[in-house]
Amino acid sequence: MAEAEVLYSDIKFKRARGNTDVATPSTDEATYSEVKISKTQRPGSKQPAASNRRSGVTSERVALLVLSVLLAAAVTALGVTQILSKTEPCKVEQTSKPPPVRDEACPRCEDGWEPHGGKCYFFSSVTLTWDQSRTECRSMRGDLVVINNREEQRFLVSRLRGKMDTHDDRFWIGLTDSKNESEWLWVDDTRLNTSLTFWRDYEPNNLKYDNSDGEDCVRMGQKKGAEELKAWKDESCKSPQKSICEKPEKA
Ligand SMILES: [Ca+2]
Ligand SMILES: [Ca+2]
Repeated sequence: MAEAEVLYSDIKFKRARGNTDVATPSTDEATYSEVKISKTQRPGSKQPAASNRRSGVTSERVALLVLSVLLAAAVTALGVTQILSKTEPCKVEQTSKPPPVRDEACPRCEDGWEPHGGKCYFFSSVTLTWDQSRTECRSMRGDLVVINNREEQRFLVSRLRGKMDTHDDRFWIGLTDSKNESEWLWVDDTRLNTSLTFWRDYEPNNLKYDNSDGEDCVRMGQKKGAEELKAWKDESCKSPQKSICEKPEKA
């Protein structure tokens, strides 16, 4: 239905009185008639000169226009908010209780990190000393990997087979005896569990051929597969090697 506009106009009819001398409060008697004209406003058409009533109608239209603009702005803002919320599907409300169910579509680890058993692993192909490698892991809010069980060792041995370019292309792990010889400590300061070790045969041997300090850091990997998961070798900490970083999955 077309928008109709009602234009009000007051028309005053004047009637002269006869030649009477009767004193009356008013010499003129007026008849008022209200004429209502209904018309459809054509876009762009000029408006007649504004009367007080017209300006009142115009004010209402301006107010209506302002309200319309505000409503449109609110709807737009709501739409933008919904779009933004859709682009951040993995944002988890930290304060809600009980803890929200994890959205399985959301990655548990950052790009480049592989999830396994509640942890994220980063296999760095940059060859650095053990200390430099550890610094790199910590700069990514992780640390060199700590191997806590046989299953974790199995996972790492399996993954490294596809990442080693040669049989001696091994990766630093977070195990060292640099404080006291033969006292092996993980980077989280836990002592190596002697019932959970994966040394290759004849290792660790603390060789001093290449470095008089011996071998105080551990690297791992068996390209052809590790018998009983034995893949650890001690090595000079100053030798440049690739490395494995580890950190917990996202909360
Ligand atoms: Ca040593
Ligand atoms: Ca060795």
